[in-house]
Amino acid sequence: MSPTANNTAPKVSKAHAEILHGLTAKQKHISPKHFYDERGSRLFDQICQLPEYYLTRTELQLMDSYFDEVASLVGPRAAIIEFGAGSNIKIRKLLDHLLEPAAYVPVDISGDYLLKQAAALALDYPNVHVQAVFADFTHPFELPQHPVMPERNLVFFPGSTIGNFPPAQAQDLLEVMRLEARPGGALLIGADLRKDPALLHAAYNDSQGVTAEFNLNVLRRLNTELNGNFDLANFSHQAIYDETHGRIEMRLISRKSQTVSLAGQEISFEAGEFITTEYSYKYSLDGFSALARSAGWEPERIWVDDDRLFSMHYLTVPGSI
Ligand code: AVJ
Repeated sequence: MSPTANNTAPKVSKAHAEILHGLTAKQKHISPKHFYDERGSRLFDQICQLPEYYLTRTELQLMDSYFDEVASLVGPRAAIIEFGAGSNIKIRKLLDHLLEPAAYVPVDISGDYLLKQAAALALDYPNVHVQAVFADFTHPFELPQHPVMPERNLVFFPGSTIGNFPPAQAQDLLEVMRLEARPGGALLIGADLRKDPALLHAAYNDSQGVTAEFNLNVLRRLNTELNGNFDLANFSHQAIYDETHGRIEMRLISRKSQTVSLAGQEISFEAGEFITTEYSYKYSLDGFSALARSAGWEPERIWVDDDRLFSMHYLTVPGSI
């Protein structure tokens, strides 16, 4: 089955307008979704290998231990809808465990990676109907039809990417997921857990400086793609854990007073002023279940590693298929 795509890719200029808007706001900010150009994705892969960055490793362990159980909960002939075309290894693990998966639908705004990943999967899983959808998954989108009628939709959102969204937005996103899963559908989602702040701090301030490179890379990207002249040496990486909000906040701090030009606009920084580049919310098990309930999900099962670092949740949409 060859992968096809529907919907049209949103215009690049929309992302650019959004970035300029964020950098001219009182508190400067850039969405973490802009981290992932080719270099950024490679740096993120390196982060996942770091000794301090426990998230990926722990989630993969949970998958190896519990995907048999997930498969029996999901049942045969499911359509998997992945929000964001993420890690190849995770979706392959899932497909390898599920019973006769009917379809795989990766949904993302960036076309290249999405199509490449979909094409590779279609080759390796000839019985799975692979169809990429170009869409901003924070808004409802139309699902493709499949040759084999799936018995249920399973939304897949690993990696604790949900942590990038502040609670109100996370609730909205979980509602979109519920709409796409439809009554009788399910959600398999990873959520990073609250823990000793020292462990969190280390995970986002690694000793090799890869996270700093990853953070600064967004400025490099603005230079090439938005005709900017950021001098990366004039900004420094910071990641702090804010216990009140239960979130890591990543920042790029201006080392001095400076003016940068970007897409023909001047952007001024005071010394010490910063751009917020990412929130990474951490949850308690109850906190995450309550959030999901508020979006109409029924929590069914939670898996956690022995060190209680990371959680994987299985939830369903009330009603029948
Ligand atoms: C991909 C959003 C889960 O929040 O830990 C890693 C991204 N940022 N190191 C996270 C990230 C800095 C990551 N997520």
